[in-house]
Parts: sequence; C-alpha cells; structure tokens
Amino acid sequence: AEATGIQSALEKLGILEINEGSSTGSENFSSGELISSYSPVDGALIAKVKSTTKEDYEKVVQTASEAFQSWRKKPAPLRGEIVRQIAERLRELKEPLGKLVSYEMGKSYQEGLGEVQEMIDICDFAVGLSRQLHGLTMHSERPGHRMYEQYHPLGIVGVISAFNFPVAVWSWNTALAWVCGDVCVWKPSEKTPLCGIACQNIVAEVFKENGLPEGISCLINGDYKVGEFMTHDKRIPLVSATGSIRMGKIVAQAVAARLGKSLLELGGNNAIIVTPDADIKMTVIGAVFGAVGTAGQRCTSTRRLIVHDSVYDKVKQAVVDAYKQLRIGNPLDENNHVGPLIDKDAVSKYQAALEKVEKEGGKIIVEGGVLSGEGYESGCYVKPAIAEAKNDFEIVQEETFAPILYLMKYSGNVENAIAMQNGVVQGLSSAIMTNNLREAEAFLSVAGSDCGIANVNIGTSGAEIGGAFGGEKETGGGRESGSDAWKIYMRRQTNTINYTTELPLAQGIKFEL
Ligand code: UN1
Repeated sequence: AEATGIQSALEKLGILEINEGSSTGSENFSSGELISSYSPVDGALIAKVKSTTKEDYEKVVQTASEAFQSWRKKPAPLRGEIVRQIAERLRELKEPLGKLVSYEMGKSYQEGLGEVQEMIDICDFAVGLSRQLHGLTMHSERPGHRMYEQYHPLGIVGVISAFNFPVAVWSWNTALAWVCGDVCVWKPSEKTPLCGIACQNIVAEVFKENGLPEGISCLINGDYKVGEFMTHDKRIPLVSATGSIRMGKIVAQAVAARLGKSLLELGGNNAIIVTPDADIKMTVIGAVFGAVGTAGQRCTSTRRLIVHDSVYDKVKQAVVDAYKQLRIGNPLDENNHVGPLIDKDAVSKYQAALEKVEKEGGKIIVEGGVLSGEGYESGCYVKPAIAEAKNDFEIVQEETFAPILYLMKYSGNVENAIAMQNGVVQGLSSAIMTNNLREAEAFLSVAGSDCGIANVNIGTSGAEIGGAFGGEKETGGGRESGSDAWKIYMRRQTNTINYTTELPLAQGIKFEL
C-alpha cells in the first residue's frame, strides 16, 4: 500500500487511523460492529469502520430533519453556491479520491479519476440547475385567476449505493437533492465504506465552513439491514437505490408499502449490435472497453455482442486479438487495463457463470481463469473471457458482474438483432455500430431499443452526466443525473390564485347561497 501512495491519499482525505478500529472522520453517529474494508488490489485490510445501529440511525434522522428546517429556506441559488464549493474541493482532491476509489474498489486509476470527474461534472450541472428549478404557468379557465406550478423540497432523501461506483452515484443524487433543498442520508456499499467516509469528510468541511448544519449530509454504514431502516421509514419520502434487481425488488416493495417514492437503478444486460456497415475498429474499442472496463462491474458493462453473420468472423477475430493485448494487474499501475473483481465472492460467481455457459452449450473462445502468483495475492484477479452463446441461455439472460462477453450471431435485417437485444428482462443500456442511417434510425425508433440508453457508434458504458441515467423493465425505471431527473427530488404543487372579488367555480358549476 505504501508504494502506491495510498497512505498519503487517505491522509489527504481525512482518514487517519489506518487499521485501527476507529478510523472515521466525520461519521460521528455510528457505534455498532466493525466493518472491515479489504482492498481487492492487494488483499490488505485498509481500515475498519463502525456500522450504524438502530439507535444511531434515530439520531441521524433527527439531525437530518433539523437541518432540513433551515436548509429548505435557503434560496436555491445559494444552495447551488455550496455545491459549487464542493466541486472546488473535489477538484483539489481528485487524485487522492480517485486513488482511494481505485484501491478500495479495484477499478483502474484512470477510471477512479473518471469517477471523480463525474462528481465534479454533476456538481457543476447542479450549480446551474439551482437557478432553473422551473415550473410551468398555465392559463386559468376562470377570469381574474392565475395558475402556475412550483417545486418545493421533499425532505430527507435516502441514498443506497453500490460498490462499483462508490462515489459518483452518491453525488448524482446528492448534488441534485441539495440544490433542490433536500437533505441526504447515505448508505454506501459495505464493500467500500472508506469511499463513503472520504466523501462525507469533504462535504462536511464545506458545510462547516459555511456555518451550515452537518445534517444536510449524513452517512450510515452497514449491510442491507441498515438500508432497511430507511426503506421502512416514513420520514424518508424518497429512497434512491442502485444495485441488483433482487435488492431493487425488496426496496421497491418496502417503500411502496408506505407509499413512499423510490428511484431505482438496477441491473443491466447491455448489448452492442454490430451490423454489416459497422466500423470494425470503433466496434472493437467500444466492445472491449465496455466488457472489461471496471472488470465488467458497471451496470452499463457490455455483456452481449450481437453480430451480423456476414461480419461475424471478422469481428470475432478482431475482438479476440484485442483481448490478447489486455494487461491485468494492479489497477494503480497505469500500464494495466483490468484490475481485480471486488471480492472472492464475485470471483466465484464469475467462475460459476463460465461453467454454466459451457454446460448450456456455449463455446469459450477466450479462456477465463483466476490469476495467482506475484501481484495477484488477493485472489480477485480474473482473465476477461469471451464465450459464443445463444441469447436464450439462462446464464446469458442474467447479469454476471464480471468481465464475460457473450458473442452471438444474427442474420437478416437489423430488426432481428433488435429483437435479440430487447429479449432480456433488463433495459439499461444498448448500442448499435453502423454507418447505415436506416439501421441507426430503426434502432432508435418506437420499435427499436427498449432501453433507457440507446447509443449509435458508441459503446454501452460511459454515459455522460448531462443526460438522464437509468433504464426500463427490471432495471427499475428510475432516472438520475442530468436532464429533468431533478424533479423526483422535489414535491410539485399547483397553485391557483384569484385576484377578483368574485368566486367563480371551475367547470362552470353554479353554487348560489
Ligand atoms: C453504474 O455502473 O452504476 O455510464 C453507473 C457509465 C457510468 C456510470 C455507470 N457513467 O458507465
């Protein structure tokens, strides 16, 4: 860890007592059992973090509720100014935070930096948004009446995030929620608790410098049981959750039972369609980065390559050749393309998926396997694999969070490929590689891709923050980040004002006294 500079990164992020039980910075309420955070990079114990008990949670919600009373009254552009300062701090701390993301989660340092860049970008977006929380005005049917709508803060927003984007997903939610006048309680993944503490330290300092209550941003730690405190809590009007479909179904039902709102960003089973008119060079970069980037642990990772039979052999060869160039190893070493999986449990799931695809009749064309020996001591490094498979294999229908790419053929027109791409329960991201206008437009049409994200001549991963991010079907339907995703963080109110001395009723109803 010393050699990678992780120690000094942790110090810059205010995480001081490494390997001691109580290294926590500002996660001041937690007093429960210790959660150990091990790095998948070298298997080292980075630190232990206290989990949040039910009693601690009560104090958190109390603090958040109190903070909401004043924060909601601060004019939105002034809330934006606070988010602007957070973005400045993130710019200063981009390198240490990117390094911690890389070390605690295992993605490449470049991708760690990219993740912090997403945080900076969403903060900048939110600053502008703070002056644009617009409602509409309408014409009243009654004379001397004015009608309009406005958006007010919701209250406490609960954020449950996953290990794979341990910092950015939180910021997509919080940067918007804060300018909207909400306060946030965040439960990061128990696999990446230090990323949570680092972010909390950054924003807590900004709130403190501005004389603002700490409850605007709260952190709770622990596994799904801690998440359940929020999903069952009527005081949390919105729960935004990122993770597996299984988790999302549990969260959605718990929140719906109390008629709360949930914003779900769940699994993907993303495909790239490669048509006869595709640029093969671009296809290879898009597909390989999509499949092996973040070691296949993005919800937008490319899982399926649906290739026209006329170019199948050519594409297959080009992708297989590209896989030979991949360097797997310590993600903090910028020469490596692929880092480790998050933990050994993920490694087992990867192995099981490879076994299953063969059992179902698939053919492995780029051999997988777990790496061992020097540099691979954590046991979490695996070889990106490719299997020729059929779309209706059970394993192909599932999302395995690992670098496994399924290659499949289509014949005839692009509609056949679109049917395959849509033929899964998930609906997050999708892409087509083509220079044929008709194919591209068919893919984007009403009868085209059924996903929340549909790209032309771009891979499935690496969405920009400016668009609304999320997907359909079992991906959960939620939208985070750009466009008008902010609306879910606010309550909407329609206002009608009568400035006359008469009281005419709507719909022309006569009611005389
Ligand atoms: C996720 O994997 O949960 O589009 C988010 C992308 C990133 C975000 C992925 N901007 O790949």
